[in-house]
Amino acid sequence: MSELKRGVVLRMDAKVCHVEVDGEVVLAAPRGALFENLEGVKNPVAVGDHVEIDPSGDPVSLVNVLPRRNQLSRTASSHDPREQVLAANVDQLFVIASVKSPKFSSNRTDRILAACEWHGIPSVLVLNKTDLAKPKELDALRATYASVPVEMIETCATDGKGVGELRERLRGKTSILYGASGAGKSTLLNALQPGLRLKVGKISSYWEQGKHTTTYSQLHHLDFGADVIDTPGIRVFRIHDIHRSELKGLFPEFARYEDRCKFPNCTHDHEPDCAVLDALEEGEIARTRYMSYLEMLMEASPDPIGYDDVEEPEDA
Ligand SMILES: Nc1nc2c(ncn2[C@@H]2O[C@H](COP(=O)(O)OP(=O)(O)OP(=O)(O)O)[C@@H](O)[C@H]2O)c(=O)[nH]1
Ligand SMILES: [Mg+2]
Ligand SMILES: [Zn+2]
Repeated sequence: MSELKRGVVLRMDAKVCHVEVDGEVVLAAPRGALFENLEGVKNPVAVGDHVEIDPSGDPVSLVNVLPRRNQLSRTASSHDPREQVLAANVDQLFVIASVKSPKFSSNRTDRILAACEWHGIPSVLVLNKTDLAKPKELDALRATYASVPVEMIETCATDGKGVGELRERLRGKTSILYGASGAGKSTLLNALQPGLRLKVGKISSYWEQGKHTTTYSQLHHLDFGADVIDTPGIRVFRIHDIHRSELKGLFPEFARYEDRCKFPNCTHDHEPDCAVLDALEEGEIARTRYMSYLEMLMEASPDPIGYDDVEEPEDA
């Protein structure tokens, strides 16, 4: 083996990785050993990974994946329970959601925001296609996400509104754009950097959904000094391998109330004297957020035995 070289993965295809080494893109095939002992992980390499390649081989081989600073993962699919690593070593994630066409999905948005909390990745919500929204719809979404709170940027990728603000927020960092197909991730990138010419798709007029135009994740170096990963649109997002009791910590607005729940291990679902349920009734916690939480709670793995062995407080 000749001297190994270090690089960054810009894109993953089925069998080869596009690795940037000394400013050049090299195609490298991950060596077989990387696929051994994966322990439930689907892909050993992801966009953003720092890797070592052996340039002497034909094909060039990707030999090692260096330790990650962080990663974003999910359960691969409803048929595949393995962990799929979507990106590695990112500073922040932008959830790209359209207000309309496709219509805003609280469920999808909240799942991605929760995943960012889970992986310790700072998140920003980008509300795109504001040109298609009624003022009332925008106000409702503003109120919901201010109550979390989540930072929000409102954009219209087609007329450039909010794109300057997004550019400032991206500058100097490595970011991932993530969300539904057709929300406008690639259009926003084209607006951020005219000349990038990423392929954008039409929205199916019947289904009001995107057509999965972007088919692979790719890290782009933008001229104003930002690294941004464009990703294929997603349908569902499931956090991989999370227990029921770990979920509530991913909804920051619950934390303000849960000290006042009667049971210290309250799941804010069915328990009596739940302060989170009270806050929901008072309208202090957004109903759409709570519904997202409940749906994720139903899917989460049961807690390990022993978790519930907390003494119940005696009734007064
Ligand atoms: N009216 C309006 N249309 C927009 C806006 N942003 C994007 N679009 C349109 O939405 C469609 C889908 O945009 P894309 O950029 O391909 O969406 P994407 O999120 O990259 O979709 P995938 O690659 O399939 O995940 C295109 O027809 C865009 O012109 C916007 O702010 N307003
Ligand atoms: Mg796209
Ligand atoms: Zn509670």
